[in-house]
Amino acid sequence: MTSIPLTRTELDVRSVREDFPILRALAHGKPLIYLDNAATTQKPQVVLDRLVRYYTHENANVHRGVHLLSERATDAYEEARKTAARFLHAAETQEIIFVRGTTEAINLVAQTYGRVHVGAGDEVVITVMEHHSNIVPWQMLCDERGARLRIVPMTDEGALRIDSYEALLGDRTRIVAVTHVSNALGTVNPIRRIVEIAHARGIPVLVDGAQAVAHTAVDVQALDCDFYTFSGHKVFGPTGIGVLYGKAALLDAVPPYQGGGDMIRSVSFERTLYNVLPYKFEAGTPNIAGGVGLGAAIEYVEALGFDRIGAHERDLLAYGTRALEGIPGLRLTGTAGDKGGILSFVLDGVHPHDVGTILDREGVAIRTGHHCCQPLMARLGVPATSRASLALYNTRAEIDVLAGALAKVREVFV
Ligand code: C6P
Repeated sequence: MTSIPLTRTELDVRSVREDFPILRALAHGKPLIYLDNAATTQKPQVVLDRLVRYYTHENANVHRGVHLLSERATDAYEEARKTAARFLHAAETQEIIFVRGTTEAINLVAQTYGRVHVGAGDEVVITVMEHHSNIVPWQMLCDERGARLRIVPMTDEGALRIDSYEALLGDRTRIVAVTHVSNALGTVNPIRRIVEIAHARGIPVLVDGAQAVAHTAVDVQALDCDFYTFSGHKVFGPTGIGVLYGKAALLDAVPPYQGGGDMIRSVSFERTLYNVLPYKFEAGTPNIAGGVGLGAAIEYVEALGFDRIGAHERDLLAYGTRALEGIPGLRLTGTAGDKGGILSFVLDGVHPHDVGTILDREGVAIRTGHHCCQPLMARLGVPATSRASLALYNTRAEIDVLAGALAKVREVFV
């Protein structure tokens, strides 16, 4: 059989899969089908190699030593920061703060910008589809300050009610915090519009990009958002490293988050002068290897190109949606018009935990539960869902196996 050559805009998925050694693994004797990419993504060989190279040839502490290795480590780490700045289209490299992940990034903003700007009687606006990481830090801040959370509702399909959002904003709104892509529904929110509406009232916007950056190009200047956060491990990088982007003027104007080494210019027992951005927010020895590995992961996706990645994932989502909709008793949760590669569903008469367990025996890895979105589950009227989440290395054949395994689940339980 002659194979049809790929066009320039098509992702060569076969070759992409070769890049990920773990995808050759078996799970319970069956080929691993990894559909839990919203929880974390697998790592390509280039990222693994970069970590080994770092620890083999460059390992030292950064910004401290004058010796060769310290210079190498500092260069590698700062190069990764430049890569992250390019990735998000930040205006300046100093607007990239390395953190442990999205959760830490949001806590950082709540505890710095939030503490300065949110007072008694003020309001923080979030949405009903937020991950706990974009709820609890704001709730803690509101409790501390005597402020209150306002929640943007959504339609039954899982689209934000932009009319209600607009109506919620008022004189007391101090910040809006919203997810770019919902981890439990797949909804892609209209961030540009959300920012425009908030900025018209002088309100800054934080965007949780945890579920966006592996799937779509992000341009923080075009979005004009004030803060943007993501986790390295969700974009094929290591765990324990992530990025907070913040507009320099906003970050400059608020005090640091944590105190310690590297975030200072000078210390005496009487007084400490803080370092400049981004170091002011990076107390202590950072996750240097993680940063360097994240740089390699970003270069990997950039080389594949988001036009190709996006087209492939849209095809998979459409294919998967058709396949799952054909299963009797299965209901998709999250059917908004603009949707990323998340197939969240409930199967009549079967607990999601049982779905996940049976699928696991077939080699298929999905996530079941509330996906750290308990308020969203309450809105949907379900305690939990099953969720298959797609990434660039998944294939239509894997979706066929998922659909076949779900049909088996139905046979066992119904
Ligand atoms: N969602 C999921 O299975 P951390 O844990 O800090 O890397 O990311 C937190 C986070 C924040 N926002 C969104 C939209 C997310 O999806 C996540 C992580 C994973 O859906 C693990 S709970």
